[in-house]
Amino acid sequence: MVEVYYHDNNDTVDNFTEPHNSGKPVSFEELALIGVIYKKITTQEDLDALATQREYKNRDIVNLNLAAFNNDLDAYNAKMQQFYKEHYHDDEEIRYIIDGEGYFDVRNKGDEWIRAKLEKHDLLILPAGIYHRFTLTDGLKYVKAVRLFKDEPKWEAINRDSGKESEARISYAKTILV
Ligand code: KMT
Ligand code: NI
Repeated sequence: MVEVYYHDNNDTVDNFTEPHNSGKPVSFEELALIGVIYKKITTQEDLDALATQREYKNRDIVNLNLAAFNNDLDAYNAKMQQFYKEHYHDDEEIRYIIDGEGYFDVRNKGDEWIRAKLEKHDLLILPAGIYHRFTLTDGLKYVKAVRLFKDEPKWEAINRDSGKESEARISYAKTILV
């Protein structure tokens, strides 16, 4: 079952896969305020229906664990650092967990981190322009997820430290962060 809570902000380069649960829960209503939608989806048909409804044309499956990098720890760590770097996209992002588990962190209106622990059958819709990051959980260090793409399966992550604010970001900030 999905768990959503405020991040405790005690993360370092070494411990970011730990739960970092502040003990303060977050409701789905609170998520909806920043345009984040959670859904539990248990069948392929329901996933396909959602993709059709929101006009998604492509998808791929990402398999993230050390074995997926042929036990190359440096390559695995590099990918983990990349996913944990705060970023946004110009398109909506949908992620659907089919196995394993992971943490999605999203920024709320007050620029605080909200953490959602997702496992099998959990689906998250992140609006275009929202700052977020992802990591595996300490316990499993493994996730298999479907990434859905509106168009081509290529995806530009715009890192917060780049200072780049695209139209999608400005528009998100205008409509949501009021
Ligand atoms: C993203 O854009 O943040 C990601 O795709 C994270 C990894 S999906 C399990
Ligand atoms: Ni992303």
